[in-house]
Amino acid sequence: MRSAALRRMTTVALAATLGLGLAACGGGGGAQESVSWRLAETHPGDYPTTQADKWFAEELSKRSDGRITVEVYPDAQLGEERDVLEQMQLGSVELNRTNANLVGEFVPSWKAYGIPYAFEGEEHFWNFLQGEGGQAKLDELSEMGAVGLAYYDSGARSLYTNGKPIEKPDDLAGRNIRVQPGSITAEVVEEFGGSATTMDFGEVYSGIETGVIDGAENNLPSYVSTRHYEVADNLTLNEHQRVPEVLMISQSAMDQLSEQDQQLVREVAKESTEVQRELWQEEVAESRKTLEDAGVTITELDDKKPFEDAVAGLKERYAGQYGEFMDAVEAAKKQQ
Ligand code: GTR
Repeated sequence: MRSAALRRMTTVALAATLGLGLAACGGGGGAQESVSWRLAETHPGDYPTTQADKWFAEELSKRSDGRITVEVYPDAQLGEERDVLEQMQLGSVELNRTNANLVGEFVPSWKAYGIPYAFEGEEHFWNFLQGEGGQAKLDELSEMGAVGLAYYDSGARSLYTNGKPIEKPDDLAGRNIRVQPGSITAEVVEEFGGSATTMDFGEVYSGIETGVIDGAENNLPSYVSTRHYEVADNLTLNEHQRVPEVLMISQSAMDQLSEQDQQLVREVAKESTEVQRELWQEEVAESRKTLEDAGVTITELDDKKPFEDAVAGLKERYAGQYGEFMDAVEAAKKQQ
């Protein structure tokens, strides 16, 4: 299924390549003749973000006639996400696919992406990301010396634990939930009534297994690909956040290219969003099936209101702090 989607996207892209290739030959930039970059990815090779990274790398090489080479390093080979963000600032990693929640530590206004229940659903979320609001956030990445290239889907984040299933916020009392570094999710978990521990993604499985934490929160594909469901087999679809994935490049890497090649990088990255979103849909469905087959208890909530109410105060506080973000979020609702 996955490869069919990729094939389709590659054919579409091929048509664009022919036109662009010609343009590239005609123009000429005063920048470096060729560059070779590294792209850091925390997920395994077959995860939708990684496949989109690879598509981006291949297309970029093709359309630049080999002037731009990108090697994708999956499985956190270049380090955990937070470390990679630091490495980018130091100039040792050029490209990075990361989750928006992690960026908050480097560009504080990105903490806004962690505001719980900010988006009504997938359509609203993508209206925002692909509109002026989403672009304005990408532009803010210049504060950390990076250029935001594209968003990828990451669905909604939900709670999972071992022991007793979570049916209402109160059930989190006395439970310790892992959250991503740099995010406001710790506060979300605490408002629900639990306690929160910040931990790198790669530590979560053993953290749950050894009882340091009782669970975590994530989307279905991550819950499955990390096999966290083996050690925390209760999933509650409370969907407290929709936090995008972002593909970024360091400004210093971008500066090595001619104007024309910079444009090419931007274009190919934007197209890779479509590749990733299609793969994402398939992955969510497959993950759901894997969880059902594994006998995981999936708690669907007819009404998420108790969870929404528990974080209403927090949401209001952050909405005050990030007013511009919330205005753009509101505006994206009207376009639905
Ligand atoms: C995933 C995301 C990863 C990572 C992870 C986490 O949804 O794709 O990049 O941030 O969550 O919880 O650490």
